[in-house]
Amino acid sequence: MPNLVPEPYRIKAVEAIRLPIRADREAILAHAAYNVFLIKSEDVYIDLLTDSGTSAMSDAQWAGLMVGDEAYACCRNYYNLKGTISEVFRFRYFLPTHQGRAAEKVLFAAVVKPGDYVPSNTHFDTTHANIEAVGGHAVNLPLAEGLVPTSRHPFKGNMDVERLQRFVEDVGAQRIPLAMLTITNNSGGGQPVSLANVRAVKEVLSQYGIPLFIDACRYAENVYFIKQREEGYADKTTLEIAHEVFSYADGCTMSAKKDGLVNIGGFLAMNDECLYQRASQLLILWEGFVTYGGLASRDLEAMARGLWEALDEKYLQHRVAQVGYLAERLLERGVPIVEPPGGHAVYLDARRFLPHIPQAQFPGQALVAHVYLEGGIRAVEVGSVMFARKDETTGEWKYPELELVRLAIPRRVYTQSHLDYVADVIIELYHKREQIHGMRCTYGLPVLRHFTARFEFV
Ligand code: P61
Repeated sequence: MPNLVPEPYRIKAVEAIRLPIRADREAILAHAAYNVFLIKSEDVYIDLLTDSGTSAMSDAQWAGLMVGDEAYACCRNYYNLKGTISEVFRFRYFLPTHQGRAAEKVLFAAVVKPGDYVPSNTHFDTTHANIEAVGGHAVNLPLAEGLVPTSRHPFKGNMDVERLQRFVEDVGAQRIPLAMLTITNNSGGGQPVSLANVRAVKEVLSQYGIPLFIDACRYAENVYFIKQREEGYADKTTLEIAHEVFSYADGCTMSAKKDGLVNIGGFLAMNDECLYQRASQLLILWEGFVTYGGLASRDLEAMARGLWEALDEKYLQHRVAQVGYLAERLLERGVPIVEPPGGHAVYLDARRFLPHIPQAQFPGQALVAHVYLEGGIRAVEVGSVMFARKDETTGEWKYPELELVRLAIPRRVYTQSHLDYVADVIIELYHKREQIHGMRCTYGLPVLRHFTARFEFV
């Protein structure tokens, strides 16, 4: 049973949480225009909005903050981080950034021209938006199984390699400055990518001289899945597997707010010296000098230490088991989720949870609203609010294939009894699902609208 893995840590500091009463939750949600991004964190009981920047740091990381050398240039913590990154990822160059999207912005501004294409297994929304912001087209080529929530394929995050080959032939390599792999595949349910797939993607790209960049936010969790599920890797260490994964890549973007176990931080890494020089220019313009990139030196130190901790097998074993435990509790009561569960979150399948609500009425968002009303739990919609796009010529909306609600588990923050509470709330809601109505969006910006959109029930 996955629930038999105790936390490989003990708790040294605690933070009080409070569940507002039902009437207050109703008022709070209405005040936030039914968008949980607009709810004050103090009004949330269990916060599963994201696993990004929400980790509990270790005693070693907190101690690391005290050895932050806050010099403007060439602080010692930069060199510590540089050492870690070269030992784990083995790229020749790296630039610290304040978070993942800053690494994306610098990378795409340096290499993507208007009209270019950037294929991926699935781009996350910030990646998609940053490619489009410089006039490029973000293209998703996921494996067909990745779009079937009930398919138990062990590596549903994989890219469809045949589609990639056809795509490159159709579009022409000169219009593809790079391709990406998001590991694990967040928008597709936190599903892992196999090493065989990384290798196969690299083989196709090599024929055309197209570089491969990995969106590495959750690479350590992905590595753990490779160790567990892919033949030939059970006896390798997580570090050895990470080496092999990144050996096929020309660089990576990293939001260290996930598998760097920090509250803020990220980086861009690459082997190409010319790209490093161009990216350095942009980093200095937008983020800061190349040895701090928008972070305090103490943050660099916390990242240098967190990156190692996230590769610890005992930590990863517990992490993946914790997510698996919540998934199992929901599955045994028939709650529809993306199977098998990914590494950082359980994704409810809103289409099957609320089959009576059409996608145009945001079933995922309606479910998010009710998860808060029912139990003070904050989840996030990963569906039509986040990914539907309006066709500028026809004015019609194109809806994504998956309509999901993500229950993201912050790292080292919640215990099994918190997860039992979450499971009980969701199961209770599932019994009452017919009472849930659809929503309409009353306000939404064209880019990344989910952060600020407003809704009402229809
Ligand atoms: C998340 F609602 N993820 O999953 P940054 N790549 C990938 C990510 O998952 C990711 C980034 C790049 C978040 C935070 C988040 O609309 C949203 O450090 C695979 O957040 O810049 C971030 O890394 C970007 C939540 C981001 C959102 C955007 O919860």
